[in-house]
Amino acid sequence: MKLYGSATSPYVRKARVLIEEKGLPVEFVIEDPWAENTPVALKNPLGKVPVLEIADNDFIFESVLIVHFLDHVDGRSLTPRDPVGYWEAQRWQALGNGMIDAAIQRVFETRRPAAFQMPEKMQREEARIQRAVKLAETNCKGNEFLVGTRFSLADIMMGVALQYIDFRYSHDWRSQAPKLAAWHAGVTSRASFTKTLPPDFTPPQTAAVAPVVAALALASVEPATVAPQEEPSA
Ligand SMILES: N[C@@H](CCC(=O)N[C@@H](CS)C(=O)NCC(=O)O)C(=O)O
Repeated sequence: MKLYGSATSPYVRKARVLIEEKGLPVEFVIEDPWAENTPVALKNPLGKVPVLEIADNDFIFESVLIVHFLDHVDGRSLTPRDPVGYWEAQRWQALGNGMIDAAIQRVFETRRPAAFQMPEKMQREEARIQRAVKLAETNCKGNEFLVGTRFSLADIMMGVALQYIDFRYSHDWRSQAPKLAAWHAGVTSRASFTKTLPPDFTPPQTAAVAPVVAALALASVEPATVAPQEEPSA
């Protein structure tokens, strides 16, 4: 199988993180849908990436469908099986996908010639992202993973969405969302995330703070199980 896409697209990255997590034999082929004479439209009439080639000249497009396909292709799904976990994960994925859509729309707006930019459009997308972060913080339980005790598609979608926001709409969402920030620092330190970072992007240095925040969250539930933490060094 081959996955076609650009190295910066968060839609493509969702699939790439999943491929890395599962060690699937999928070759990543860089194809820029914006380039002149791009061959993307020959694979996907909508002219967008990601595109997954599942057999010679047989293509799947739309990232949600591609992720669904890759999740089930090897019988080792990263979707929780219990009904409560299943729907929790679906809801996280809907939130993550919507955050990516909003961040992308905002990026497009910033790239229009200054005279044609609409500040109200930009603010509308930013407001979507802020509300989404707020909901995510409310629903985040302060655990290692968003759903249950296993890494799931929920972690991929939300991890990629928030890291895309760091990449293209860099702002301090962490101070408003400490549980989410702690979870995000943990999940994005996985090899699947570090190996698929956009080129020339250095994520904010949050790792030193994350364990302390996580421990504080845990301490409020089970104080006896938490060892004293050292202050992060300056
Ligand atoms: N709904 C699509 C969106 C994909 C998408 O918009 N991809 C962008 C790259 S980030 C693209 O290929 N844009 C090319 C274009 O709009 O012409 C999906 O989830 O796969």
